[in-house]
This record gives sequence, structure tokens and C-alpha cells, in this order.
Amino acid sequence: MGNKVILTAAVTGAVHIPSMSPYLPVTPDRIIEEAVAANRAGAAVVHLHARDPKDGRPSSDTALMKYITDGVRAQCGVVVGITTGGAIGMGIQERLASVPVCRAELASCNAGSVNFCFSGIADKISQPLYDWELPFVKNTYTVPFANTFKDIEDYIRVMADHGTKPEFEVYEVGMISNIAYFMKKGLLKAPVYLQFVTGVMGGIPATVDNLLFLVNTARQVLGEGNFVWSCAAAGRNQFDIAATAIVLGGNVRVGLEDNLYISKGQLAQSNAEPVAKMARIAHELGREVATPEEARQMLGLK
Ligand code: KMH
Ligand code: ZN
Repeated sequence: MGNKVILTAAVTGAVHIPSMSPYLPVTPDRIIEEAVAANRAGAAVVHLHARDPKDGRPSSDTALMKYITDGVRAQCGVVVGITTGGAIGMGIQERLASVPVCRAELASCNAGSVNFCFSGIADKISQPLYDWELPFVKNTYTVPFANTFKDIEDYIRVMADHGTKPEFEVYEVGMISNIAYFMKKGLLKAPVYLQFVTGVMGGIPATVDNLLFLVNTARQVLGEGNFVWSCAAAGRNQFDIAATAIVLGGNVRVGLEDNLYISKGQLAQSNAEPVAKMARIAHELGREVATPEEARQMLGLK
């Protein structure tokens, strides 16, 4: 298994808005289709958010999230991960509510508070499709993404009670120490799963040096063998940083949550496209993609 790479498809997220791409999946059925197709293209894991089918706004509706996770599981064996980050502006309990309902194998667990700003999108959209879009993105200039120690502890406990493993979203290097704190407290079993989310405005920039810094810090703070890591890069550095992660022996997340483009100026027409591109790059670099079953073993899922 040592050589296998887990590809995660982050299918829709809660950053990009429908006006940015006609290919961003919004309805539950489209999200399901995209997740299943991403699995066929090589994704062992999918990371799922829900959106309101009427207008594509990020949604915390647990019935929607359950419909999506059940739909994906009915059609393929991919490892299903759900968001607990939700969208900027959602409440802490609101973001957590799908964990007991969906009982997914993985759920994101945001490892600290950070500014998470994408208000600049508003400058690029002159004719938004929906009224909610520009106020939503502009709001991220003033509202932080709060994840206190108490919040993180509550999330870890609720996930443990429902058979869900936390995927720690790490936006800044100091957040690795937050995870170490919960390991020392006995709330987490090794290996913990880290997703380095680079390139968010407010978090660590997506550079090769920073990725090395994150990986080396995790080795020092958590101890080699106590963690599995993956890397996502928001925006145009997605593929460069993902290729670097593959060379460094890590795992990779791509998908329309993080980047709407497949290459400079060219929109990706599906999540399967960036997944297939990463699978090709991994193959060329001598690493094959993990199956969902192999990913389960590597992540210590039951
Ligand atoms: N939408 C972002 C605020 C997660 O899924 O946990 C956070 C996010 C991370 O997407
Ligand atoms: Zn997400």
C-alpha cells in the first residue's frame, strides 16, 4: 500500500458560486452524479457539501445531505466524507447536524479559527445569476471562520459517537498543535488524518516551501506514523501543489470546491476531469491511485 495515493474529489463546496461556472453541481442529483463519476475516474474519497437546489446557495439541510450521501453510497463504494465546515456564516451546531444523520465514514473537522475570505469573487462577477451570491461572498471580508477548542472537541466527540473519522482541515501550521492537544487528551486514535488546505486568503499560501513546512511540522509535532496527510490547494496552484504532494508521498484532494479550472482559462466540465488528470500525473510519477478499500485501510476506517 506504501506507494498508493488517495485521491479525494471535493465536489462542490461552499465557496464558488453558480455564476462562476455552469459546471458547478448544485442540485442533489447532480452532486451524486458528479461524486459517482469522480469515483470512476479514480477518486477513492469524496468530500460533500449540499446546496439549495433552487438557487445553489450552500445549505446545511440534513435531509439534503442524507439524500446525497445515501445516493452516492447506493451507486458506488467510494469513501463518503461530509463537510462540517459548511459555509462562512453558518452556526457551529448547524454545521455539525449532518454527522449523526449521515453517519459518514469521514467528516471534515476544521482544526482552528481562521479568516477565510473570498470576497474578491464579487469584483469578477458583473451580472450574478442569483441575488444571494454577491452578498454571500462579500460577507467573508468581515466574518471569520470560527472553530474554537470547545467546538473542535465537540465535533470530535460527536463524530466518535457516530462512527465517523475526523478529517482535520489544516489552514495554518499552528493548527497541527491543536490536533496534538486532542491526541494528548486521548480523544483521537492514530493515525489522524490531516488535509492541508493551502491557498485560502487568511490561511497559509499554496507554495512548495509551505507544504514541506506543514509536513515536517506534522512529523515533529504528531510523530511519524501517527498521521496520514493529504493536500488541497485553492485556486490556480491546485495541480502544481497536488503533484508536489504526490512526489512527497502524500495524498491529494482536487475538485470544483477548490478550483473550477482544468487548465489556464479553461473551465473543468466535471469533477471527474481534475481527478483523471491527477490520476494520470500520479501514474507518470510512479504512484497508482488507491481504491476505496485501500483508502479505508490506509486511513484506519472500519
Ligand atoms: N466552506 C468553508 C468555509 C469544510 O468542508 O470543512 C469550509 C470548508 C471546509 O469547506
Ligand atoms: Zn468543504
